Amino acid sequence: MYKLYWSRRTGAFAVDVALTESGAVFERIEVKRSNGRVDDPEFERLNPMKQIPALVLPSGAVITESAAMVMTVADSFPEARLLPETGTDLRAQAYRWLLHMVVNIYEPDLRYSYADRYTADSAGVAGVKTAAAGRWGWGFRAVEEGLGAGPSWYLGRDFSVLDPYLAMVVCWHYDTPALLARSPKIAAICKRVLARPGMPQLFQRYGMGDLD
Ligand SMILES: N[C@@H](CCC(=O)N[C@@H](CS)C(=O)NCC(=O)O)C(=O)O
Repeated sequence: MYKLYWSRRTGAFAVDVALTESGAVFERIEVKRSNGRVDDPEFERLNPMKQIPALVLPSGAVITESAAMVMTVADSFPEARLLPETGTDLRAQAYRWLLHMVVNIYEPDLRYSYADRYTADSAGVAGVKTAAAGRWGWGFRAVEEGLGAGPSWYLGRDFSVLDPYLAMVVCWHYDTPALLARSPKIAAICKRVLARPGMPQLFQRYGMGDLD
């Protein structure tokens, strides 16, 4: 049985979708936080990086990094077809865009949300936040432009783990309605993710309902 350590509005959402879509048997264990920061000695022993999510595999191995988790789940349940065939161009595109979201969207979000961690000068916090917001928008623009002429899903014809990952980072934006208004292709994908069976409940569980 998999164990997913989760909390609202965290990367656990995309992992939860991957596990749910693949039909995996898993347990959700909520991590305690205060002021947005992990405050849970038991979880900190499991993941000394003190970051949510963490995934415990059936073997007992502990995995951190949300992107590594969704790729691991996709690999473990190939029949769910959550990633394109290994060795294909489309699989390479999947790696490319998943890493793009981690590096150029998730990371600026963390810089924006925890700006004090990214400067040794307390007077610099506002500047870090402003620069992070700019970089965050740049990351989303690259996705919107990279999507081409209105594909159904991020990778084209088929749903993949990239779709809930995209919807998740969109929900975290400081102004999701404005982001969606200027990104019609991203907005269309988010709507389709939300329309999948069981998804409205999952978005609600994770406190991420602002896609309409
Ligand atoms: N690169 C990591 C980032 C994990 C991360 O920073 N998670 C945030 C929540 S989305 C967190 O744990 N924040 C609490 C903290 O840093 O104190 C991943 O993709 O899993």
